[in-house]
Amino acid sequence: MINLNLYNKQHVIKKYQRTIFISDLHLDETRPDIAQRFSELLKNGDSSVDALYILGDLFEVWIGDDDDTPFYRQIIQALKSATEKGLTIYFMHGNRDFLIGQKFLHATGCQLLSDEEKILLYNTPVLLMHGDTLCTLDIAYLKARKKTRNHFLQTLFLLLPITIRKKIANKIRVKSMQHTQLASADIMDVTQAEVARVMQKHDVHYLIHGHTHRPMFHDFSLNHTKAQRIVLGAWHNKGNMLVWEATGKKELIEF
Ligand code: LP5
Ligand code: MN
Repeated sequence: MINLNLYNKQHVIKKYQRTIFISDLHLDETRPDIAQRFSELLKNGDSSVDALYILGDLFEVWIGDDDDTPFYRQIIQALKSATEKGLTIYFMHGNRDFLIGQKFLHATGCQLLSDEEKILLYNTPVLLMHGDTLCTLDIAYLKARKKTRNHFLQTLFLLLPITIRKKIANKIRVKSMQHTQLASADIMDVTQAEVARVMQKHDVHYLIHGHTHRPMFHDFSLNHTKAQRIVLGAWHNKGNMLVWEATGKKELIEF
């Protein structure tokens, strides 16, 4: 297959004719059951799917690749085993784990995607996002995002001792929980105008994202053509994934 440089990532060999998308697992050592479900998905994936896309918030919170705990080591090992066995895994930052960096990527073999990644999926152009930037009514969040995604502030943060970083992250989480409890559900959902804008910008009729935890297929019209936004679900009590087959069949599956 010739890479026309339109898409940064595309698989050359499509052996299994199906691709899996997941997001919002929020892996945390207090929920070993979710980590176990993820490990099982990785084990099965290496012999059945062309690629696994993780569209952000794999972890509940990530304060730097140097936060070395047995739990993180176990997840890194599971990812590493899967990529070594031949599973292609792509990772995109979410609003909880945007500090995942080169050390993690190198240790796991995952390939980092940009915040707006256009891929060619079985000949269909598809845009992938985490989804947070689509919620344009959530002004408080977007203001905070500017700070947390500032490269200089991130560098300063990463220079702090891990204990201090943990304390800051906890404070941000508390502030966030206060905000999300008070904010209306509408504010924390995507705005259709922003969905249309970003899809037009990338010239796609399919968008896959997570973040809002509202798994659903949304059909609409974009420039008088059928378009679809697919929202991935969070892994609260069950696993959630989108399976996209080469035939065009797409299914959101709880497991
Ligand atoms: O996560 P979720 O879905 O519950 O809520 C999000 C938005 N909240 C967040 C915050 C995250 O939950 C926690 C992030 C921890 C990061 C740790 C590393 C810190 C590194 C700092 C590097 C500089 O994303 C929430 C949205 C909701 O989604 C729905 O879309 O509403 O947004 C808010 O709650 C807005 C709050 O006001 C957040 C306040 C954060 C203040 C950040 C200041 C940063 C200053 C950094 C100084 C070092
Ligand atoms: Mn998120």
